[in-house]
Amino acid sequence: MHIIHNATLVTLAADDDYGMIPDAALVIKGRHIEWVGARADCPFLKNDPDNTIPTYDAKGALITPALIDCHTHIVHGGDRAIEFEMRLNGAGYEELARAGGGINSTVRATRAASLDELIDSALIRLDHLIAEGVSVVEVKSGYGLDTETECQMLRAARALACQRDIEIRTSFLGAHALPDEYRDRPDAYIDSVVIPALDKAHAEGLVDAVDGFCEGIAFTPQQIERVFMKAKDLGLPVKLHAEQLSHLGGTKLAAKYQAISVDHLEYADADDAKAMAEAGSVAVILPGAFYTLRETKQPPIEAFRKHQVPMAVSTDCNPGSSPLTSILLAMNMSATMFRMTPEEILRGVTHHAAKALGITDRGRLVKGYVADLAFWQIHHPAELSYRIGFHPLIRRVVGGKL
Ligand code: DI6
Ligand code: FE
Repeated sequence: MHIIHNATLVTLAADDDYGMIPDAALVIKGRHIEWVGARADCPFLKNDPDNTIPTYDAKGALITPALIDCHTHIVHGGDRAIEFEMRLNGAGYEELARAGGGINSTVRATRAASLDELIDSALIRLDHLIAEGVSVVEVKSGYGLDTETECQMLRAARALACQRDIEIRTSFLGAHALPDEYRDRPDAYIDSVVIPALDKAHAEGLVDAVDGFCEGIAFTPQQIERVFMKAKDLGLPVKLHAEQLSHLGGTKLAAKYQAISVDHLEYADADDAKAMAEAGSVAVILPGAFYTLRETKQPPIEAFRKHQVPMAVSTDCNPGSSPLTSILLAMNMSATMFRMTPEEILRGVTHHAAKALGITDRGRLVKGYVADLAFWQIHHPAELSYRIGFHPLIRRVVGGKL
């Protein structure tokens, strides 16, 4: 057991305020939070006059739940910086595609990488997230687009948790894009690659959830539904990249399958928000992709509020549309570009992000939850969304380990 004291806690215990406790104490027992409250009321301090329980002086830090990045593609080969430069020099999208650019260039780089190379390059990105107080990261496949490489990406994702104090959740994203060898044959790709690859990855214990990209440049709702039916057979929860660039109806499909989250959602409407509320799906807001693609259509934040759809915020870290490894910057962007409030955003990177991953015991500072904490050198939690390029993390506690 440990007692942390001399801290301001931001518990997020209730749904309608930060739940701040000044001059607080927090008691950790094993991996979990045992007690939270004002230091003066702490029974463990009162009943321990000889100081047998180790205490930790937080020196006035503000402590929030550790952050959760619930939508990333941090495992992949290569990068697309050269393509970025070519586009800014006037190269057109088609020209780049003919020169082998776009998602398929990342697919080639990922297929060519060894397991160790995938792990090592992902660790660099992961370390940036950890340095900003993140304790849980979701990682998707989707740059293999063949059975072996999809599984290899997920093995690399799982391996990250052996190298760092981090909880990794994996999502199988075989239906992310159409590989060159299946050009113009998306249904054959779903049947011959996505479904068998999901079977194999699941049999290896590599899959926590099943994702897809429902979009004009990717897959139709009908094609995604075949993947979701397979997920359902396997007892796996689903989530979906939907209404990112156009309105295709992916959100309603996801809601029909009780998706744990629907992500992007720039082109979603109030009806979609209502369907998500009824299904209990979290709306994952991804400002990095909005910014990088210079999108102008905003996700329907007001409709999510009105229908009480929980909103999460994430980096969407990927080499194409969101080369972003800062969850704090994603938080700032959500405030400035989407007018989300700092309190909504903090929930979005803590307990709502947990919910988007089907996790029920992280993201709040309450008894019984996993003791994942972030200590910050700030006075008010709004500072986390307010500042730009400021990294006030003092330390992280993951799974109660002080
Ligand atoms: N949505 C996106 O914006 C990315 N994937 C997705 O499903 C694009 C990924 C890439 O360009 O590599
Ligand atoms: Fe994504």
